[in-house]
Amino acid sequence: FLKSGSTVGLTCVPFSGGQPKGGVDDGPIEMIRFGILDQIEGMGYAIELSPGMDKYRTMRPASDPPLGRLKNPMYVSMAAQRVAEQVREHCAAGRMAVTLGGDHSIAMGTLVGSSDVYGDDLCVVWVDAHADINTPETTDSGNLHGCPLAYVLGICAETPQGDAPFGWIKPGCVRKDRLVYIGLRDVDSGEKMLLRKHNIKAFSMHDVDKHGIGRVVEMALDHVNPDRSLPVHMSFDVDALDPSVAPATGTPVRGGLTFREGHYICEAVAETGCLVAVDLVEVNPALGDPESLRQTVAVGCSLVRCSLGESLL
Ligand code: B3U
Ligand code: MN
Ligand code: MN
Repeated sequence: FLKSGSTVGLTCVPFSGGQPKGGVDDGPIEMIRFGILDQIEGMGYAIELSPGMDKYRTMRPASDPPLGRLKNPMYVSMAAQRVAEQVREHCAAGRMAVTLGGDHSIAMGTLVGSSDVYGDDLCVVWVDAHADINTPETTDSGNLHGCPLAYVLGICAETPQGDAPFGWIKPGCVRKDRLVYIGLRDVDSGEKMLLRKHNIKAFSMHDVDKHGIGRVVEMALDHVNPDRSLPVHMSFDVDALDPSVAPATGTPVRGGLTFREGHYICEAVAETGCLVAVDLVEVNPALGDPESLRQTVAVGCSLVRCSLGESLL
């Protein structure tokens, strides 16, 4: 695969249907206001922007009854399917696919898009306070931002088919042994069972405390990509960071990554030259005071820049 391309394929996804709080749909526009486009171009990249970002707001179906516990199933499915097409196109053209959310349900789309192009080789580094691996059977909240991995790994009790919500997702398009987590600290009991049952590698905040972030990133990459030869998709939920660093997010959890630990992950993954796709999600500018907003948007932008290879020296 193409290592470190010179064009960024940017997809902005103003979408909040995967969880109940409004405002996360303004994440991308706030990052653009903060200058993310100029910042990326300033690093020497050309930007190819996915068209029609307003569609994500207007495509909400008139009627979208719950599917079991799942809320907004059709809206989430349709939005993620569109994300998949846009990310697929960027990856197929050899661009670094950068996706700005939006809530984390959109990662169903980003992962289908990148795995369509990179296939079985694709490695996924999921940086999050949460495991986002609930199935329709295990979810308590019914919020689909807690479920994206279950669909792409293909571990739901029933595989959605055809025109049903999520019927377009190829179950198992992401391999269980090529997924690794960093930053977990709020995992539901049903999710813990799934992680054990499917033997999925996870580094929690306990592991970060015990080994230090340098060692954790090395162990995480050794698990999915021992030769550093395979393409990597990093999905970064800003709530992986401690709420003191990224307060404006829907489900903050105490005891998270420091500012430097978060940036270190992005720098170290970028340094491998294997990164082909990055998601930055769950920035919610509507939560908290103006200073919380500014701080969270700023840290989101700087995580993206570090993932694109910005270095301190
Ligand atoms: N695991 C819970 C909580 C949650 C997941 N992702 C976020 N919160 N951001 C759930 O709703 O599935
Ligand atoms: Mn998440
Ligand atoms: Mn999270």
